[in-house]
Amino acid sequence: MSKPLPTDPQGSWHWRGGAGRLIIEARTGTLLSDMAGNWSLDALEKMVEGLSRGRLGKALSASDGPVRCGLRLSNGRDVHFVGAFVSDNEARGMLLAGESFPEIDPAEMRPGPDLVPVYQPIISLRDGRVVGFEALARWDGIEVNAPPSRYEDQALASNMLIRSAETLSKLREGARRDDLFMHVNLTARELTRSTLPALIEALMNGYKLPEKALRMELTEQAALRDENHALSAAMAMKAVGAGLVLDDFGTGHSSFQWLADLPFDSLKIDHGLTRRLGEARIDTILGTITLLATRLGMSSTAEGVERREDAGRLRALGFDHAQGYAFARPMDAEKALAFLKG
Ligand code: G
Ligand code: MN
Repeated sequence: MSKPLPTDPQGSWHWRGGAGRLIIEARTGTLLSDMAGNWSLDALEKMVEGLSRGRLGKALSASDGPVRCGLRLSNGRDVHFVGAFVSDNEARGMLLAGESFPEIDPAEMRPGPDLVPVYQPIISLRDGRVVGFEALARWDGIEVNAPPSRYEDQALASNMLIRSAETLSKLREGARRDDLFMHVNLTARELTRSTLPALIEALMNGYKLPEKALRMELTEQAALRDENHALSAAMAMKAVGAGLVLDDFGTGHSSFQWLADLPFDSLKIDHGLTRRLGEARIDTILGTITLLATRLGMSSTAEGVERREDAGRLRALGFDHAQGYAFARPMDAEKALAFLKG
């Protein structure tokens, strides 16, 4: 891996290869605000120090995969373009500057005593095995997806991510299952203010986790808040090796537009649909969604499955995975390991 990513998001970038334009949005008053604009690569090169020239053009000359490029500007500042291609000829990502992610001291990042992650198994419908977990924040005995308001979003996301990565690493080792993955929920705010790409990279390196072992669950809420930023932040996470999961599909919080714009790895179908399994129209819709998932190269997970006997029907409709009380409730790390071994 190249040198650690800096943590400070300065804005976003959008490469339109067809037109040869790089659109940079940088917040005013930030270190790199003078990079904002709609650039040709030639024009941008004039701001770049000698040794760094040509690098960005090279990074953008691919037509798929991650884009990671560090440049020294002629004013002495370093900037990193981190992102990925969303389609042929079009890439998006974040502009990062500042300090590299510091050494992680898990003790310092622990959430408060009333807020701990719990892990709900995700089951393969092919053989009934646990394939991964979703980390959920449990607060005063109840699980929540969105963080409680008295906690700072960003701190919560970091905490959840650090704890979940630590747990994932223990589970993979303890159960000798190097195929296990962990889903972590991100709210719109966490995503758009994200220092997470650098953290994800540090955790993947620190715990020796392979690509897509950590998977970020996003809903369309993120896109509604600030679409450009949400897309850029998601692509930056993809560039460092995180998987992307579209959560709550079918509820009105996750739409086709968001699906069209982002190369998700996996789709989670909301319990609002899955609990009506067996109704003719619902089954047609579910079967069509799993077909869509397959055609877009995504796996599909049925959420909120409460009846064990639904497993066969879900499999017949093309679902890969299921999650819900029928299989297991969220549990702490110790129980998760026992569950895997049992
Ligand atoms: O949308 P998302 O996947 O983030 O939702 C996860 C939430 O659903 C958690 O709060 C979790 O506790 C809850 N949950 C998990 N399994 C079930 C289930 O089988 N039934 C119901 N009603 N809720 C569930
Ligand atoms: Mn979720």
